[in-house]
Amino acid sequence: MKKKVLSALLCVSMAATMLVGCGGKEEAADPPAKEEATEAPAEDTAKEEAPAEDAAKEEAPAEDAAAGTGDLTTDKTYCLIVKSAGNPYNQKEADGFKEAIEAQGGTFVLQEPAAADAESQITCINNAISQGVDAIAIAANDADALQPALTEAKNSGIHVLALDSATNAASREVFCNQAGITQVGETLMEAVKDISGGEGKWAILSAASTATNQNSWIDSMKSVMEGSDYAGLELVGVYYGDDEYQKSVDQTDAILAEHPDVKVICAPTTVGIMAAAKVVEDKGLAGSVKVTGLGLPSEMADYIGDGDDKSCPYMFLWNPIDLGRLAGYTAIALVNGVITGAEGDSFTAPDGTAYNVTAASDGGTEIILGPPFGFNPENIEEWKTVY
Ligand code: RAM
Repeated sequence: MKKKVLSALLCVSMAATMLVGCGGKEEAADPPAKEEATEAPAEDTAKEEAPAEDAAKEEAPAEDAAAGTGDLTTDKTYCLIVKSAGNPYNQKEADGFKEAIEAQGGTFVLQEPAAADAESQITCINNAISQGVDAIAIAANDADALQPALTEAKNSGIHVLALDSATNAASREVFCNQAGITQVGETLMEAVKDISGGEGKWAILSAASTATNQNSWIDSMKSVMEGSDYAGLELVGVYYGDDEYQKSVDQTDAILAEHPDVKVICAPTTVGIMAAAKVVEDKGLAGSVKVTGLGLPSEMADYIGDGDDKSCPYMFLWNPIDLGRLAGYTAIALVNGVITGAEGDSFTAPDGTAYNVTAASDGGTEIILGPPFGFNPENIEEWKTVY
């Protein structure tokens, strides 16, 4: 019942939504994701429990309650700039952001760059400045290259925050981070060790070479790999598919051609992991080459399994709809002056969850959504319809 009412409301609000692509094309967003998406899998049976570092979702201390509350209703305009058009992960993120903004009375604007690069995002930022939006939330394709355009936005009175993939600290008020960087690095490295048996060659298939989030996870994996437990593993290379499906297929082909004895391909990108999983299965190599990383359950369900015919034993992700929602509420909190983005700030989302602003490793601040979830043969059926 509740779901039906929500769907009806969202359909009405979608019709009134202003959606503008960076290339000037107008596009409609997909229907919002299911409500169930806010729940963690019933059993997080990923091989390793991610370390508990979930500072953001803890209850705000009682004495901070006043600082953590504030009016999150709004009549302002909020622009989301995703990494690129055509990536279902970005669409889910946009669904959550839109839902949060519209539920609070605001106007949602989506800017989708044609390619996952800084240049396309700078065009989007300039468009948002011309439109006179009140806040820009951006998943950065490059940490530093966006700084001049985002500084101009800030100087025009626009609040700027990052989500999913951070800008540098100077270019944002706060970063909505899906999970702790170290946590993701440790989780993925542990998976590579477990799946390979701790020995042999492995490769990384990443997104854009400048993507802040993938680069920080890769750096974290590399530092975990310095530990003696990982001495038997050889990283043969980092390949970049630019979050484009065909490029990611081509890069997987390159990995397999250059390193026929590779045992694991780890793709910390939803586009990359799906491409790698398909190529490995299509080539009949799933008995000897395994794929893991960060994937959307809806895209990866067919490839997850324990048999020699399945390329992905297990993988991880967070809820991209929840990440979009968190960024939407954070944007409103900044515009309404409930937070400034400084360490120690907090706000309470309409569902009662208190979010804390903490120090980020790049010298800026962040709000961490939570630990990554593990998806495996036992829970993938449950989650493939959610996101
Ligand atoms: C891709 C994008 C996104 C990343 C996920 C895991 O969809 O690169 O930024 O967070 O993968």
